Amino acid sequence: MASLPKGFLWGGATADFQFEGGYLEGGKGLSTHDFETDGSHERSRMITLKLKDGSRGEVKTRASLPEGAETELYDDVYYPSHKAVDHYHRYKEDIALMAEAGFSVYRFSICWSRIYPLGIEEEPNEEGLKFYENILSELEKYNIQPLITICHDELPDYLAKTYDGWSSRTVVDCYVKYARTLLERFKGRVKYWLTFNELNILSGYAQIGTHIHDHQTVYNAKHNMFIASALTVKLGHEIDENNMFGTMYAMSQFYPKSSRPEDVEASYQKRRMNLMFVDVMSRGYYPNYADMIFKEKEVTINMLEGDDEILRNGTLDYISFSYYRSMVVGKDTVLNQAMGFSGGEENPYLEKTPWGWSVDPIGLRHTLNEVYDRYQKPIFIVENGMGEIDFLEDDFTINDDYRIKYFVRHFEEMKKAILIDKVPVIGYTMWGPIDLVSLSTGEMKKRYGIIYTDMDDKGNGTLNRYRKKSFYWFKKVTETNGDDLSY
Ligand code: BGP
Repeated sequence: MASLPKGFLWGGATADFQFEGGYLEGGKGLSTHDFETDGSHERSRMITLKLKDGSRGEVKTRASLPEGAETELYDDVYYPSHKAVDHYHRYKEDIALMAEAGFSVYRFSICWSRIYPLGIEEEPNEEGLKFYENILSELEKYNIQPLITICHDELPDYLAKTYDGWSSRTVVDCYVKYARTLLERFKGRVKYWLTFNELNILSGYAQIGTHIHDHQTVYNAKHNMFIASALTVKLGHEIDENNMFGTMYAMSQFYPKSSRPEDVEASYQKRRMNLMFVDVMSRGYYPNYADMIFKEKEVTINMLEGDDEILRNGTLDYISFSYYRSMVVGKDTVLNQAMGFSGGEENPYLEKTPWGWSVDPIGLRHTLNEVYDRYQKPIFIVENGMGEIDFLEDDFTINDDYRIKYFVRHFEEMKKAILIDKVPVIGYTMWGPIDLVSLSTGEMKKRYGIIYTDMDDKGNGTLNRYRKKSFYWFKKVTETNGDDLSY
């Protein structure tokens, strides 16, 4: 097979609240994720609360908050975001390791409450901006391009508490002010931006800041996020015409349970529910079938005068997605994606990770083609990888052959999509190149990295970083621009 285009970007992706820690350092305000407990495969993560009567309470991360309840921190609870894996203090060492692995791009998210601690301030927090400027300087030292997620599944807790998060247009204004600060401050140093992460599947207080989680609230919040994104894209192009904007979508694939037309139709409808988000933001208007979805879910979007125009004028430059797995759906399938389970029906043709996520490299090729067919815009794969249990041997090696195999098979299919099908792909960033806290379960043992972080599920450990076997293999991949996948 021919080689990938010169300049194809290879790297990794992280999110601030899973990676940074330093949750009250440098003037940072509380973020919605700071109230989330750890969890596991069997036990949901919880948000800790003070109930209306002043007593202690908690809710599952995707549930509605009891009336009158407010987020509250308790001394006897372990909150993984507070320390995460301490990238806040170790960013130099971490970026040096990324450079050694041959990264040409690093995707990271800015923590909104580091820049605007409450979200409503007139002026940004200088110390927060400085922290990210330091990261940019480190990246420049090694010639690594930044790819910035402006908002990765979180917001300053004050905005959630006070305005009901993304229910409110005030939060749209706060977001645009925040985005403007980044765009102006980092002008010329950043080309690729993502306005949001996995916008299509966000839900729960920690992710969108709304207290209620019914369809009406969630879809309306998403509409406000569409508006915030479109305004930011327009603004970002005005500030610097070289800026390129995407939004990241969870694009794990759906397959029908059988060839029964009802099953095929059910899986197609499920897929369209995801694609609808991309349709709006890439084409600049709600697609024809949105009306049907909203009627079925009894949702009325609070479309204000001028919103149509805002959406039309702020369409995305490229499409980016996370791809981890595929799911099987039939007419009667109820999807349960809580606690990191993949949900859906069994697929007898695919292996699974210990967390039940199917391993489906061909699904990646299929998804790349599907997305390009539909939008005809360049694609950035910004998350992919295998959450596995790794063992640190006595000699500090980690033999993660399963992860290497996962990558080999996905890279082979990605190469087919690029070289045979001619899908233009800008780059690939694996999820969590340095082990970090799992989003869905809050665990550490669900590891994605090519670099091991010595820390357990309760935050104990030296936090030292160790190169895994996959690190050396990936280094060879980047050195040969994907030509040599052998191991
Ligand atoms: C995506 C998120 C990431 C990340 C990843 C892996 O949904 O964008 O933040 O964590 O999935 O998921 P998990 O950590 O639950 O294994």
